[in-house]
Amino acid sequence: MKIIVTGGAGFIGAHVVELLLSQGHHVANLDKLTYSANPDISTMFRHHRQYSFHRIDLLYPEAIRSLFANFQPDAVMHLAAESHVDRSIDGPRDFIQTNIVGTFNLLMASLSYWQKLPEPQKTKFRFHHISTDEVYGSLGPNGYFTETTPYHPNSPYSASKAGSDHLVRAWGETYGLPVLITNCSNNYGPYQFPEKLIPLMILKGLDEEELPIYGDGQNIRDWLYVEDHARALYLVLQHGEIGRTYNIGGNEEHTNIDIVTQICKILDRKIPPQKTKQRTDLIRFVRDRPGHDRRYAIDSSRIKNELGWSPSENFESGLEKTVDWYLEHENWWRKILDTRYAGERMGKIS
Ligand code: NAD
Ligand code: TDX
Repeated sequence: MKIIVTGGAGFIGAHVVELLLSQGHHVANLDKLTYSANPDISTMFRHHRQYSFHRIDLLYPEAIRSLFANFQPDAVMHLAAESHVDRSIDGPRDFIQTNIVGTFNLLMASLSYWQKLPEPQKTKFRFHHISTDEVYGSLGPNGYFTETTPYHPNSPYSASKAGSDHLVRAWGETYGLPVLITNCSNNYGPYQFPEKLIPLMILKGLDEEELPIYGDGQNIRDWLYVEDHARALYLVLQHGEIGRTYNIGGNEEHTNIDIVTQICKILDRKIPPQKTKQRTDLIRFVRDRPGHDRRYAIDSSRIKNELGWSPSENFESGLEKTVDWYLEHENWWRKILDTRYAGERMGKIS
């Protein structure tokens, strides 16, 4: 297949590109290269003859249309987005622009391309929109998000992703564009930008800096190793039912304080701390994130029962692997800390 992956320079996108190339597909990576793009992306896939990179901003419809005309894709996997909740609190404009207007531009380019496709390519074409469980809002202590849970986004980020999900669904219903939507829980693993909880705590812990935990640290997320997410996306692309939504989760609920404590213990074991007895002494409870969702938990039965997916990594081994990856790739994250983001708090509202 020939697949346009948007956001293929991002954290999850790079894992998706890697998987698709390993399965013999042709990939056109459409990415603007914002602050969160992987600094190694220009060299990562350069040996693959079936890979091409296209520096395109989703806000430029003409550039998107010409990629479609030249590449003639069989499918689009849409991951490009502004993805960080704290940044969406400080500056929601980019989230509305990229996540909503950008998705609209991509839908319009896909639609006009798809409408002119001959059969059987037209029937086989897929537009796969990659979204988040955050569109469902916050759970109490019990229950899970299912595909029929009403949308209730609480942050500018999740509201913008909810908007994009609605657009995609509507383009399927109204114009017949063959769409698929997936909503996934929190990902972690190699190449995650160090503004997100797990890599931020690994790098701060390594440097023995204070470890800021928002509120009381009892907020719960459902964690999924990024390669398991990539496999789920590939399965949905191949076998998902048109117009259907699939929730994807790791069935690994952990409080933030538990995660940071685990990271501290792994680091202490590998590199004994110099400034304190144990890294958990560096934990600080700080002012909560505004609109902070209390708990996310995904019911993945649909993708498990209908498509036979299940995660293969458990959280304990996945976290250990992730810590090892950051310890072994200082060149990668040092570039980011030195030039793009040094670990400061965002999204407080002063
Ligand atoms: P990321 O921030 O690491 O990567 C986003 C990529 O999109 C970057 O390479 C960036 O350059 C690109 N991009 C941003 N604006 C663009 C624009 N206007 N035009 C073209 N490219 C642009 O994000 P991620 O964590 O890899 O998330 C990927 C997708 O998965 C997002 O849609 C996100 O909402 C969704 N998602 C993420 C998670 C998670 O835990 N990270 C969980 C569920 C869903
Ligand atoms: O310094 C921190 N301290 C802290 O306590 C940071 C950065 C986060 N947190 C908390 C907030 C959340 O409860 O940790 C939890 C995880 O935070 P993030 O890594 O910012 O992720 P989250 O807000 O849950 O959103 C993530 O998962 C869903 C991704 O960023 C989204 O793109 C995805 O859709």
